[in-house]
Amino acid sequence: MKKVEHIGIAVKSLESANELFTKLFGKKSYKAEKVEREGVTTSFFQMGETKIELLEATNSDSAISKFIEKRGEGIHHIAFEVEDIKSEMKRLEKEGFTLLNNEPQKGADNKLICFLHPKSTNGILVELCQEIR
Ligand code: CMX
Repeated sequence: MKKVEHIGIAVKSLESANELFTKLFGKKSYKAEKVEREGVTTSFFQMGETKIELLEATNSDSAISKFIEKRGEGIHHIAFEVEDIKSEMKRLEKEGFTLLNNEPQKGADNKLICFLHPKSTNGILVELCQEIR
C-alpha cells in the first residue's frame, strides 16, 4: 500500500456538511459525484497529498444510511492507494482478510475500489483504491 488516499466521513446532509467543511478547511470541495451502485453522493476536498470524502446516502438501503442509523455521523472508512488492486486483493485474501468483492468495482473519483470487511480489520472499514489509468 502506498499512502492514505482519502478518509471517508458519513454525513446526513451533504449540503450542510459541505458548508461546514468549507469553513473548516478554508477551501471548497473540488468535486461532487454520485456513485449509483453504492447508493451514495460524495464530495471531495484535497488536503495536500490526501483527500477528505464526504458521503451522503441516496437511499435507505445504502451502507451510509445503515452506518448513520447505528453509529451516527463520523469517520466511515480509510482508503489506501495501491499500485495494482488485483494483486493487492489476492495478497490480502491470502493473509486472511475478508474482501467484500471478488473483482474491483468502479468507485468515485476515477478509482477502482475494493472494501475489506471491518470485522477482519480491527473494526476499521478499509478501502483499497487504484487510479483508473
Ligand atoms: N466501520 C466500522 N464498522 C462498521 C462500519 C464501518 N464503516 N460499517 C458497519 N460496521 C459494523 C457494524 O456496526 C456491524 O457491527 P456489529 O455486528 O458489531 O453490529 C458490522 O460492521 C456489520 O455491519 P452491517 O451494517 O450488518 O453490514 P455488512 O455486514 O453488510 O457489512 C459493510 C458491509 C459495512 C462493509 C458495507 O456495508 C460498507 O460499508 N461498504 C462500503 C460502502 C461504501 O462506503 N461505499 C462508498 C464508496 C464511495 C467511494 O467510491 O469511495
